Amino acid sequence: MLNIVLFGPPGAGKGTQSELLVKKYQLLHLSTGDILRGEVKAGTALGTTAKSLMDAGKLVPDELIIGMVENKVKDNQRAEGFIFDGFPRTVAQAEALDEMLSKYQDGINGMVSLEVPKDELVQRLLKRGETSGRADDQDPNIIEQRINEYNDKTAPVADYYRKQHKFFGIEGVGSIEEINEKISAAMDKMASV
Ligand code: B4P
Repeated sequence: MLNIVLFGPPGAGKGTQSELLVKKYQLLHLSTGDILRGEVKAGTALGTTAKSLMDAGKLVPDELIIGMVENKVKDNQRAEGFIFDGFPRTVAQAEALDEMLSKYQDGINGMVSLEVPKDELVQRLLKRGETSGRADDQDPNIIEQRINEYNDKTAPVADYYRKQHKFFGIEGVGSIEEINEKISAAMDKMASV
């Protein structure tokens, strides 16, 4: 199994890179943002709770996210491994992920963190907002809130993996292909340990 956490602020390229990596490495893409948007679309109770928080640029409560991810991991035990995209976003989520994988004698091989300056993040998200229909990509104040939420609650997750010597920082500015090459090199290194 090869289990990777793809990490970075909103707009860093996590979703974009995950799509390429799952094909290349035959892994399962588990994006909590995509799952939540699916729940919103389906009009479930979870989706209703999540929508107002997502539209405001706030994180959805840990207990809802952890339960949701646990179900996906349980349902896909035959996968070759996972790319966790947008998860974990808090230290509590990172601890819960280790606990759930340990039930299957498994764990995280490494975290790849995409590093992108704030101005570039804002530009990318506003550009996506022109076509995505996502309320959280259209308003500069909401984007600012998402970046603040990242700095306050999510950035500390990097230290969680750094302490375990599983952290790989990657420059996330450049062409999508160039960045993909750098991530692939980090993943190949993780797979060979
Ligand atoms: P996500 O769906 O994870 O939102 P995101 O961070 O905006 O996506 P991503 O980072 O994948 O987008 P990408 O850079 O690829 O979460 C949305 C919301 O859901 C959160 O705010 C929160 O409310 C909730 N949520 C999700 N997970 C949660 C959790 N675990 N706990 C609590 N709440 C949670 O793409 C951005 C744009 O950049 C694209 O248009 C892309 O084309 C462009 N781009 C990508 N790479 C580029 C490059 N190299 N150069 C130029 N442009 C590039």
